[in-house]
Amino acid sequence: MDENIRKLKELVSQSDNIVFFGGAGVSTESGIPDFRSVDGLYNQKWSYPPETILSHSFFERCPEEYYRFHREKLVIDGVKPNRAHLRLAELEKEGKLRAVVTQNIDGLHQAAGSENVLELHGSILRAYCSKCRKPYSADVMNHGEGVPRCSCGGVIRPDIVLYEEPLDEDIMTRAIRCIRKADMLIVGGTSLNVYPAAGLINYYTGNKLVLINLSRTEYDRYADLVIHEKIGEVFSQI
Ligand code: CNA
Repeated sequence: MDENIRKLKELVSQSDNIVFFGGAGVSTESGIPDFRSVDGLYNQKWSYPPETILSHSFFERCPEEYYRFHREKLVIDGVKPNRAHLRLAELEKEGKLRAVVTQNIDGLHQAAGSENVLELHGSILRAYCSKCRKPYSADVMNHGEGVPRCSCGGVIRPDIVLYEEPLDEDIMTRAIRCIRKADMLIVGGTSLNVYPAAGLINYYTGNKLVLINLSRTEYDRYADLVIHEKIGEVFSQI
């Protein structure tokens, strides 16, 4: 067995308050592109850069273009949790993992059976009216045509945090609390480029910080164990 995997297994066996903090790379093995990999959304052609389309001001100004991008690039039908999502859900059931803190908006941790999931950036599986806040089924938004509208005339929007919008304070506070108390923090599938989410790692003060990411990150030098491999493959071995 690979030395890194052996070490990871050992750290997991010594822990019973693990928190997992992840990003888009957790779902690439399920067939959902991330942002910053070579085949990620930032390297695909579109009329505007994704960070522009996924911003609050753009959504208000050009909802048609937003929805074209949303349905073509963010909604991928038939995706299933991969071995990383599934093993994390098992670790929760075994009483070892306390929470999954995710930047993802795809709902795959819950689909895998994880219960304590803190979605920092919301979910494309929920929708609401931007004017009266009435909740709507995600289907209207993810599969309809044109700009979905509420009976009050407002534009229906995804329950995700767009660029220029603040994170939900309650979720952020809960994430900080979990990470502070964790005896082991596993960070995976995130470039740690998007703030304030990436800064959460600084709240961990223990000595079992594990980073699992295909590419290097700014935080590699602070980690007790760094694994540059596919996260689904790693989790299938522990
Ligand atoms: P990112 O900046 O695209 O970084 C992803 C990281 O994952 C990169 O460093 C990759 O090297 C790494 N990676 C890719 N595949 C794997 C793999 N199989 N195993 C291990 N590492 C891998 O994405 P972040 O999450 O860091 O950025 C935060 C954004 C991306 C959040 O706002 C998300 O909402 C947003 N996003 C989410 C999804 C999703 O919900 N699935 C998809 C695309 C973007």
